[in-house]
Amino acid sequence: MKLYHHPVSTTSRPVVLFAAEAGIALDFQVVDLFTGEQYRPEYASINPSRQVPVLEDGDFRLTESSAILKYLADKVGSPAYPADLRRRARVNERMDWFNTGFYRDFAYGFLYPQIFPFMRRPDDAVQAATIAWGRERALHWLKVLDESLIGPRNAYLCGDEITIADYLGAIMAVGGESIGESLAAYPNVSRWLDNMRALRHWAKVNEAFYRYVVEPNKGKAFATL
Ligand SMILES: N[C@@H](CCC(=O)N[C@@H](CS)C(=O)NCC(=O)O)C(=O)O
Repeated sequence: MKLYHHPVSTTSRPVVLFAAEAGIALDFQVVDLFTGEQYRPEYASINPSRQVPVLEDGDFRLTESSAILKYLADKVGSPAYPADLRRRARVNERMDWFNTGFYRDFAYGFLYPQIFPFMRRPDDAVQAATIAWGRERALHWLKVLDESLIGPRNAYLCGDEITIADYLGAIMAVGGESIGESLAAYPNVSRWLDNMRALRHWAKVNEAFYRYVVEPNKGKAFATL
């Protein structure tokens, strides 16, 4: 199987990390988002959405990080995507929660307009309002994550066993480090992230994120949570 990805991409890294941890062999092809390779016709014909990741398994092509994680987990019968109806539904629920709620506001509403020049709003007042809106929503999601989804007892998002929801969610949550936000104010989130950071392949898979996003932003002034 082949994975089109980028080592900094928040939606690629969960797939790369899960594959590494589960021992799934993938051929990796980097799509250089830094030079706009995703917009070239060759890649647009592979994914018209012009995004990574894309998985190819023979003549089957799959986009969307969440769908790819589920496909890979099912392909190898991973316990990280339980077969039991209700346990699986819980994993799906958590993944949708991150994808449609948390990520939208925390990353696209709060982090990205601050760290990516092309996502900065052209007008200062609009930029400030965008960040204020994203911040309020992000605070809400973080409280829910800390107190209700993880809570004081769980090691992972769905209980004591790691699931593919953890791979997706943890990479989204550590995105906060791009503006120096460690989420230390959220003890249950912090415990969960420490569990994820302890994974054997965590450091290597996230190396480029720290080198190209976290390090260059150190010392800059950002709106904080
Ligand atoms: N919903 C998609 C989102 C994919 C996505 O946002 N990919 C970003 C990288 S993190 C991308 O390829 N961006 C390039 C662009 O939009 O130009 C998924 O979960 O796979």
